[in-house]
Amino acid sequence: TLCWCASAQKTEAITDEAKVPAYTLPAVLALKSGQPVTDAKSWTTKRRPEILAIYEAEVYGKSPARPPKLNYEVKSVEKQALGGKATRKIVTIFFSDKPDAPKMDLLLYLPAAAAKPAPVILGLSFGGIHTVANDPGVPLAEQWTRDNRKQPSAEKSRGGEASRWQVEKILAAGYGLATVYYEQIEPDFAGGMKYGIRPLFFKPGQTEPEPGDWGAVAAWAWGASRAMDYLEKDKDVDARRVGLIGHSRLGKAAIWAGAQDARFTFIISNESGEGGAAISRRDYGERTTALNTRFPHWFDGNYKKYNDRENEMPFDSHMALALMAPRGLYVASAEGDQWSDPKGEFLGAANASPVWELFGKKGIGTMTMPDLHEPVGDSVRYHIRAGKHDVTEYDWEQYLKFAKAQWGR
Ligand code: GTR
Repeated sequence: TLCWCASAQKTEAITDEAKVPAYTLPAVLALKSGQPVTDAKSWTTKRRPEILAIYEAEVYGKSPARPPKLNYEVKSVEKQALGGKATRKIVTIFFSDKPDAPKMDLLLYLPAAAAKPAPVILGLSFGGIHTVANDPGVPLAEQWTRDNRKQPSAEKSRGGEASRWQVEKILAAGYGLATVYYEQIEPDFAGGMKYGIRPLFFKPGQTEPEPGDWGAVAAWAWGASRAMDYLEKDKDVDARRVGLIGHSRLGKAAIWAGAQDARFTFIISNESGEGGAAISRRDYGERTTALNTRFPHWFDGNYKKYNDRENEMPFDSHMALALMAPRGLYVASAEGDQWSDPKGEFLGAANASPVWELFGKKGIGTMTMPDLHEPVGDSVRYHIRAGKHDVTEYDWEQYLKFAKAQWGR
């Protein structure tokens, strides 16, 4: 079955396109007052802040400001990594001065053969920095078990997610790859919050988030911005050319990071689904109730108001995606991942596209869902490929072409 939480949901998940209800999306290009937005300036100064405020209040929650300074330590630099193809740096980023506070390790590969400073793709990783490549020089990350324990990773997990990162292809394109492990920002289970960064920002006496406070997805997004703070300091990195990628729940985080942090020149949201790129009003695949029930820690408490009430949302995913404009946006789906609602992801990107046009840029350029392996669009791009929920070599081939178009190299 598609939803293993159907009992928690009043309305069952739809997997039949014919059952998608009729719906009307909230207008992306009209102010709350109803006044139409017809130029880039009113988008930037009026509509964009309205949408950002809606998402802060109702979906991801409000994140703290950028810290005044970044504490970090370059742990190692290896100029002959990956058989001489890369310089590898490992940098620890501290979230607080307190000795037992969370900290994260950033792994950075820079192309040995390309000029520096190099453009860099930053990604949040599911498995830890040692899973990104088969590189014995990367220390094994400690992993959180789902029942609250931290344990060392097994040696056999080294390189375990290499197919999702395609490091050699990225380096060959002349780009660097930076990754951080998302569970070093906040472990991903209900109750994991207390081991992550959110408590660092609690008011005196506060122990639980209040409605409107940020959830775990926002915490991961904030961590990506702290990784960007470091990349800005590294002279080997071209900080004006840093793109952010996230898959699935981390694709949701990538959207919210890109919405808030304009230093990311593009965002790639790979199969981010519900609470990410997919239009919620379609009720197709995962629904809000399923998301909030299975992952109560991911979103702002206010998001739960919309369980089984997607139609009452004063927003939908096209509005979140539009916050990237006029920077680059790539949304991608997999045919075997109906839970993420591929068509809903496409429609999110397509309905966001008019905002790019205000800036004289081209968005998706069609309202018709493309066939498999037929990428569409320009500054906003989309593809659907065969296969399951994953990030594959095919996906990276498209992303690297997109990066080249975005960065002019
Ligand atoms: C699923 C969840 C999705 C998606 C996915 C993932 O269980 O329902 O929203 O985030 O996990 O992150 O792999």
